[in-house]
Amino acid sequence: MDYNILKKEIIDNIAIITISRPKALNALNTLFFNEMDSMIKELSNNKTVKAIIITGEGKAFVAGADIAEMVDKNSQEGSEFSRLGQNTFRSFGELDIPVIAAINGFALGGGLELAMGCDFRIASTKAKFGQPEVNLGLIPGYAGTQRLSRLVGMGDALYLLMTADMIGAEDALRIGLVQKVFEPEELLDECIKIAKNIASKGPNAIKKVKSVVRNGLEMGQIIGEELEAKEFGTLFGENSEGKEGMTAFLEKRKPEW
Ligand code: DAK
Repeated sequence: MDYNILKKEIIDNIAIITISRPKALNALNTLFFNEMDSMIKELSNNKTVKAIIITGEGKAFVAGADIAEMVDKNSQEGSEFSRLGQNTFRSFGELDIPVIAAINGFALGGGLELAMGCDFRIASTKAKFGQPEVNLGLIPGYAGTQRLSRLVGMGDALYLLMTADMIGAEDALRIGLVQKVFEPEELLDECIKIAKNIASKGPNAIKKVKSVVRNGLEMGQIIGEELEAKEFGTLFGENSEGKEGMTAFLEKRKPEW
């Protein structure tokens, strides 16, 4: 597929997807979602890719869903547009490899929802975060109400959703919305370092960590622990990654995955 909005670069088995529609602050339209779905499919079929970083070009990460495209939608079309985004962002969580948001600037509305669909978020000191939908008489439509409250807790989520306040990177770090903050010129290199560090671990263990945490959050504690025990066991099979990792430790050598 030809991509108009997305750019892809692969550095040392780490794929960097840049959302590139800077004149509209990378606002998310239908073409974006179609391209992102294809890109995710393409990358998930490429077994040499060990992690994905998503970032934005220019002064925004993503300033939200494309208001110009949304304004004429009716209720049914609004729900369809909502489901399109929900499915795309959910697909990040279903991949076996980590998906990291490198938030370079504005992450507003649908842009913050995109970032929250990623496994974790690394921000530049210039990043700004908010859910300004209520300014437009809307609520988040790409799972933002659900993900924000799970990530930062109900109080901070309702504060951000009701006030539409924009917060900076330090506040985002404080409430756990992002995990690390770097100077803008260091952001991408630091994200690549983090991705390469994860890529050096047991790939099957990384895949299981991701699925057990993500699926476990949707279950009660006891059922989640049962899932953990089951997946833990799968890492102990003969010739398994776990056996190799533990043997390598005891033999004082690097594991070969
Ligand atoms: N959509 C379309 N165009 C946008 C945009 C957006 N979200 N954000 C910015 N732009 C465009 C501006 O219109 C402007 O275009 P021109 O006038 O140059 O043609 C260009 O990008 C540059 O923006 P500004 O001139 O405004 O730049 P500033 O630096 O002055 O301000 C800003 C930056 C980020 C503070 C400002 O642009 C802004 O407030 N933008 C809107 C932010 C916003 O409200 N975002 C949330 C969008 S609502 C749902 C599905 C999804 C959602 C809701 C429901 N369902 C289907 C139910 C999600 C909703 C949203 O994400």
